[in-house]
Amino acid sequence: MAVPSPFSLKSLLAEPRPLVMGVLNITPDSFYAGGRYPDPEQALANACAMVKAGADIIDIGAESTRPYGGAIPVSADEELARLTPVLPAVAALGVAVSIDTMKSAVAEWALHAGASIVNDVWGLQRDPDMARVAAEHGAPVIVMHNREKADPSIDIMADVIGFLSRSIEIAEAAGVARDRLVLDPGVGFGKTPEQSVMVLSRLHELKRFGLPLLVGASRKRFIAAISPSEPGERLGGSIAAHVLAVLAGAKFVRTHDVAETVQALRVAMAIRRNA
Ligand code: HH2
Repeated sequence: MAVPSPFSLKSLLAEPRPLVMGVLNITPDSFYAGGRYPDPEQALANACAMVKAGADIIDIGAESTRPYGGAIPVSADEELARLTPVLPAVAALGVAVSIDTMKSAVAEWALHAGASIVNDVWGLQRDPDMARVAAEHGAPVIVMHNREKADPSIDIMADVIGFLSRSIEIAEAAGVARDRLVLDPGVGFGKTPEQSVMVLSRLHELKRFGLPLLVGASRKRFIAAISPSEPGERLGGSIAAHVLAVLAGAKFVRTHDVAETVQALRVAMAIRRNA
């Protein structure tokens, strides 16, 4: 039976501060080893810690999207087997839950099991049923820009803007109201490290859509291109990118490091208020 979610995008957006999405990867192979929680008990403990640290949303993923290649595709059955002991228990903590999946069947199950937001790293352009499922549940959708392969020769901002425009059209045609969409430039996905820096530095150009923006820069490879480091050594770069993203107009940041990010954003916002 469907569990009605108490969270709406409108109520989240009413918060007069940046919102922090904590990443909960219940996978054995996510690109950041420190963010892998394949054991359900540890996953739930990490979700509790992120909520305590100030997470507004917990983003649960049961298949690595592997922005940098080498993904091991996971069947819908395997994704559901991973999610079943975790997602309903996280939703029961009383925090908003998003489901990070590329499969409409998984999104549909998750929306019945307590998730209230769909996070689609293919912006409704991979699984043709994703938009319908979101529309039927009245669920908000995070639509992210993606490409099969990075192409250093393209104008990446034009590509992002064209892609997100298509995602908005697909959403609206399926009955997902425009005000249920959140746009994400997809840092690290189908982009060279330089293009990831470019979309971050030109984030303000996405304000033209008049929709809330989300940025997920956490521990991604573009940081290493600027300051050589392994994923476990990229906290400083992640925080710098997220603070600047918020100053450029992002409403949400997606992070593996909730406590540190919440603190950084609180300090940045307090300084800005006094400026
Ligand atoms: N990044 C990742 C996964 N999902 N969703 C959105 N909306 N935006 C992002 O930038 C984003 C995302 C990749 O990070 P992670 O989940 O840590 O890695 P993996 O996919 O390898 O599990």
